[in-house]
Amino acid sequence: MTQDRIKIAVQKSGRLTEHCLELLQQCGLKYSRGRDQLIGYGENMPVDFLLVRDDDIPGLVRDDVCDLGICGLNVLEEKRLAYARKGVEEPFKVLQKLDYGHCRLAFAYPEGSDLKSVSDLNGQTIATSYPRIVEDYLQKNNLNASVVEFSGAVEIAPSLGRAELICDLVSTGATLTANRLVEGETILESVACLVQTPVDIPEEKTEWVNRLVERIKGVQEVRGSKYIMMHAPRSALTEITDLLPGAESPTVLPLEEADGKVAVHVVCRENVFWSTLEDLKKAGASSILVLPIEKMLA
Ligand code: PRT
Ligand code: ZN
Repeated sequence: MTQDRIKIAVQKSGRLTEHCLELLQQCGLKYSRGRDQLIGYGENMPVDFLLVRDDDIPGLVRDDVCDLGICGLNVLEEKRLAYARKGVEEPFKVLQKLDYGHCRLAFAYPEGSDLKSVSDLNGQTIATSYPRIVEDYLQKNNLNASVVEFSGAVEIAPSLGRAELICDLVSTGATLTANRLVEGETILESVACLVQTPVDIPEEKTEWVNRLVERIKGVQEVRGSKYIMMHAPRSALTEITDLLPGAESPTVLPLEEADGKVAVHVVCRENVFWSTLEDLKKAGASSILVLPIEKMLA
């Protein structure tokens, strides 16, 4: 690794790893892994990635060891609050929310307990791996509860008698159910995020950092977008465009020997469901095709 190469920190082994490596590949990066597997060396771009624990990613970005990083908003927010307590504002710039790693940080109450909602929190003890986010929430909502930090297996804290309730990450909710806990209020909706160092990036690197960031944004947009082609009566164009989710101004092409009908091509920034196609048909559209988009550059 040399100073003029871009370094991006990603999770070494966990829920985000495969998604991150796939995203980098979709940005055109071909890489080889070092023998220790801790670094991925870009072969066709001046971009390398460091494989680390997700908890280390905010610090590596903040200290400018890495120019970019990908990690969950839950981890970023916890670290941001820790830096804020030390007087460090804006330790990293969140550039883009990504389309994976979705989960929520939520309270969970033991089944059958008197605790049902945050209004019952005063005087209680909450176990969590995110003590600063929880404390911040309590403070903002004028609630007076104690927080005990667990680095893992938070869900067993109530049965161990260490806390009355927990605040933990949830995705399907199966872990809560298995531990006889009932999900309550969400205090943070989380998703994987692309972050950048707050330090000015040297000029020789900016071009590639910007290119990589634009490609990541492009890959994200493409995943959520579709290219739609159809035939439609010119008179129904407004109605048809209104039916398409996140559509930009359509390309309208004349159709030979089709009275009053045109071909409409449009990029939709959201997924298109069967019900939308049925509505388009009712509005007079025919020969409707929905195609995936491979690459897109705004
Ligand atoms: O080793 P390292 O420190 O890098 O990894 P880690 O163990 O801290 O993190 P990891 O790999 O478990 O998660 C990485 C990131 O994925 C998290 O920081 C979140 O941003 C995101 N994420 C998405 C999740 C979940 N979904 C999730 N379900 N992180 C954890 N969970 C836990 C949840 O707390 C529960 O205990 O997974 C369990 C199963 O969830 P349910 O609700 O589906 O049962
Ligand atoms: Zn972690």
